[in-house]
Amino acid sequence: MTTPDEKELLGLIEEVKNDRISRKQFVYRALGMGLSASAVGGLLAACGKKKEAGTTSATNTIGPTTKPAELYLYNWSDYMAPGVKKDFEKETGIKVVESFFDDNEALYAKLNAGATGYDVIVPSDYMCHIMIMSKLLEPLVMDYIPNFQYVDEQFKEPVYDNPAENGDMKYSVPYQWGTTGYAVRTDKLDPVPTTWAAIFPPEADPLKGGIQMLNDERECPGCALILGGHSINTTDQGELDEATQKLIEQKPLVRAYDSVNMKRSMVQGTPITMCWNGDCLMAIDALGGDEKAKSLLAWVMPQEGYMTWVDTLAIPTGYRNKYAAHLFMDYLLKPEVMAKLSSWTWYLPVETEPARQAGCDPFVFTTVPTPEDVKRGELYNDVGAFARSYKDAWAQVKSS
Ligand code: SPD
Repeated sequence: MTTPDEKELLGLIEEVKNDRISRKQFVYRALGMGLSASAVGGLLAACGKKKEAGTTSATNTIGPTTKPAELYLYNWSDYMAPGVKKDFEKETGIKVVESFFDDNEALYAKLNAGATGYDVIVPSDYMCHIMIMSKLLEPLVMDYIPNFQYVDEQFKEPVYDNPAENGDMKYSVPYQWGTTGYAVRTDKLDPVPTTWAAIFPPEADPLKGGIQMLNDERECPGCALILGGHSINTTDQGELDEATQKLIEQKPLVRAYDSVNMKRSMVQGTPITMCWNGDCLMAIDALGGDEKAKSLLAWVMPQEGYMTWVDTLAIPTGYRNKYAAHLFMDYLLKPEVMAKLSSWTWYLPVETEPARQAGCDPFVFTTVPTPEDVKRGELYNDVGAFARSYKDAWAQVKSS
């Protein structure tokens, strides 16, 4: 009997033999499974002769332009305004059927295991790159996404979509962006802490049970890495081990690891909730959105540094209707739709001025990092085969 890992590897070998993935993508994925470089080299040699660089079977054609009755969206929770889905249906006749994932790795695992039927997915930056490299995404036909013109320049040619690697193919458009930090209940903690050190022992010892952390294998090691003075994208095992140790020491203080119920945690009064910027504003909104609610929760982008991320819209290779997926992406990039979206999700629009002019709630922009803040922000990157180490580190924290 074959183990799931062996099965995955055999599948990969078949894919490279049949030119469904490139040799480079094979190497990338096999290393990610923990195989040594020499083992990967041996397998590659057995797969047959090297193809010319840059040849892939991907084509960027739109396919049939008939509108389906439904479009399937696989998204993070609380990340799509219900009104936006309804308006899209009114405009196109296509009903958006949404289902949810909790983290990038769960999204990857599902699609990599062969799940099909989703038209649009929402991977974050680094995961978008992993999915491109794993050949899980369709190239986009940008002629069908004219509203891309409104996207801020800084998001137009992102490193995770890697134009150098993909020629002129684009696999994603940006959706919303933000930062990772923590929210403080000011009625529970005075003064408001401003560092990651404040939520780790020994400083945080009096907060036992009063900290909620995200449940995420990049975000949690990310903050512990920053605390140790390291990059959130480190590929140094010693640095990651040090961060893992810090998270294990913090664990007795943590009431829950949760990437879905952050708003509830804040509303219910947890002193510290590690979360994304939009969650903090969403909780303020749930508390009434008035001055009192605004003073009850403080959003902290810690002094040592914080994480920046961009979530994207992409089409997985197992889509049902590529044309409808493009229509939906283009619709979401209309400035008035982006404004409506951000005014509901409370995350930052990828079209700053167009969304502002289209009436985006000004409170959304209160979490935009200042030029001074930007100096300590770091964007998540794909760490290649080292992703396996993050997975192991996080499993170690969760099981300790
Ligand atoms: N509730 C919507 C959450 C979306 C957050 N995406 C952030 C990913 C950062 N790695």
